[in-house]
Amino acid sequence: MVAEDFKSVLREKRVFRPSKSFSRHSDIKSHAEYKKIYNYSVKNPEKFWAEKALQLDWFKKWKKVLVKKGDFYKWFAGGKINIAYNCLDRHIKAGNGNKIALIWESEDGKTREYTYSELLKEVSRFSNVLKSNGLRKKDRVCIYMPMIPELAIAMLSCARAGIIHSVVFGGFSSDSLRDRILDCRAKLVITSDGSYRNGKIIPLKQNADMAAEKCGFVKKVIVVKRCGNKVKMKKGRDLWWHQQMSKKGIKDEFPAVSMEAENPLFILYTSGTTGKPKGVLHTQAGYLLFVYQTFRWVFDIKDDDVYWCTADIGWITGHSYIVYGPLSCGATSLMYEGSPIYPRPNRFWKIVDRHKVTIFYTAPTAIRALMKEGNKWPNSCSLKSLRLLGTVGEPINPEAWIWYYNLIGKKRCPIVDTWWQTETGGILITPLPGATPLKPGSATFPFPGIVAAVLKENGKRAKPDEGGELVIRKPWPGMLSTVWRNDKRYKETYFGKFRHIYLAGDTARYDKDGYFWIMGRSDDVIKVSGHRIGSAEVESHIVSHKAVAESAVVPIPDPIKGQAIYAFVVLKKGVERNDKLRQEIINHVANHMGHIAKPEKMQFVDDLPKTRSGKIMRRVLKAIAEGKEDVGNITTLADPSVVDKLKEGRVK
Ligand code: 7RM
Repeated sequence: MVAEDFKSVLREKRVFRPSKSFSRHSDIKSHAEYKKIYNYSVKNPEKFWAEKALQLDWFKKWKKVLVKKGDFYKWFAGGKINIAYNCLDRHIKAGNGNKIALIWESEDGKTREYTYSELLKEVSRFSNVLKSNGLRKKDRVCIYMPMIPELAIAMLSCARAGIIHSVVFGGFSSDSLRDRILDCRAKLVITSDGSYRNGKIIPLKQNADMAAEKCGFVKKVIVVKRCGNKVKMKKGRDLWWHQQMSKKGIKDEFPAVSMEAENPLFILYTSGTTGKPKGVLHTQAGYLLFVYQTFRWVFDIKDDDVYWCTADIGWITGHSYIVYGPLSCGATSLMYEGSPIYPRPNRFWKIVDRHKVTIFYTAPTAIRALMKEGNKWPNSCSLKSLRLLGTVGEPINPEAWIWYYNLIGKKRCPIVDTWWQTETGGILITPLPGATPLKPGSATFPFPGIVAAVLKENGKRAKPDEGGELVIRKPWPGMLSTVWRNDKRYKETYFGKFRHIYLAGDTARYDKDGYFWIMGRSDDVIKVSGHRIGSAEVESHIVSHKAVAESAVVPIPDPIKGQAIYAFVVLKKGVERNDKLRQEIINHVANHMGHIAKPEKMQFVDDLPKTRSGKIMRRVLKAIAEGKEDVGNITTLADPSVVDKLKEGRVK
């Protein structure tokens, strides 16, 4: 699409309505019906959620739907349940044991499939392996794995046994893994010898070794043989997955542990404004209900659908919408191991055709990257199995939306632009595909039960198109229960700005028709390819380099990644500035945090713009990094003359 077309798309206020045949077969068939359900749900939230919760299989029914203590909420108090039981046994009991639960495609094109019965068997065996290695209810396990079925199996096995899992994205460095192991005190780490990406092997086990070495409380490391590359196995600590699974006494059955509704299920670390990543804690019942209900309605799931979410399970999207959401609904979920462009840029579309994928859920960054490769790639595939598309992770620019709609969905598939966060557990603002008239770039309306609003600094509701902080006014079942062992941080981060109201950390507006438009983060979080990176974290890694005195990083727009990182660096006295050092500092960050946190550009500066009280004015740095002439009001700067020098040295 050329620039002119793009402008016409923006000018054209077209609304895209679901086709009659799509609506007819959906659970929620019209916008009017949505509004009716929505109004009921927010007038009687506890009744609404309790009715939905009856669809799940409980070991013991709850006593109270919601118990509130300050800003902490307990859902389904007194109830007993197990999420893995609801994802597996429940469907087998209903006669669906032979339905395909997971389809896996490896980067080199191999396929493995598991029926619900087969998956239950693997999960139960691995729960037994965990138990035989001394793990007990509420212990923590870190999972550092590529996108292979054993990853999903490991998560479900933990859940079945009441063990808390913490999945660490395989693209993270050994330092990041170590920080997470330390924070949650994991007794056991599950990894693999390696991971394939673009045809190359990434040595995961080596990273896991470096991380575990410094953590004496890690008693065992279980290793899946994936690539067959050579790895060192530490005696007494390291065990092969396949040997453990086939060892004597490991049975195919493992009764799911009856868990209190509010018992922890998993910890997932995510970046915030300050300091180290937060361990977002989700619990068994509320999380399960929320991913179940959102998956059903947002993806309009039918018995014969083949659903594919391209996220990595190392992020919340994979937890909720590759594993727990689809499996709790008894759906067929596809999981792909490798790169979207390997061996060629039509890989995604080939997978869609090969497995007859009907629902496809991906991120704007992937859409933009594939769009750049040209139309011939999707046009060389049929894509006729598709009936619904989704996007998540960052705002989708209308240009990418239209391309996705026309070239992938062939103008036939609704697009659900789903807004949510690690903390929210599942989707909060989203179209319902058979009901909602779509506007490209808008996440449209809140899901039933969700009370979203846009507030101004003074806490008053913003007017249409005015913009402000996105907040959620009422609790919902999928919300985080706390920050792992840090209730204070939970309260300060999410309920510190407006009393008793959940602060999302995004700026947003709603238009005259009530559509929500998410504009981006309001805090110092940078979204690189849809992944959350805390600026404070990148800065502390830059500063940990011996040549660096001080640093500040800001986001710059990037046509593919959405945002990239621009770093301002003050070197120590007497250190010479050169390109070699610049590269060295950039690599230093990549080694310590992982590749996604790598600054795209780095500018050496004498001083950072600071207020008289010593606060770095990021707003000014952001304007400079973006190449703006006007950097706004600088009267509060201690030394306004730094601005011109910063402008001169800008890295283009
Ligand atoms: C699911 C996920 C959360 C942040 C969130 C937003 C941004 C996510 C959308 C979006 C605009 C969307 N979890 N975000 N989805 N912005 N439209 N549909 O991404 O914890 O990693 O990030 O992502 O800024 O606060 S996350």
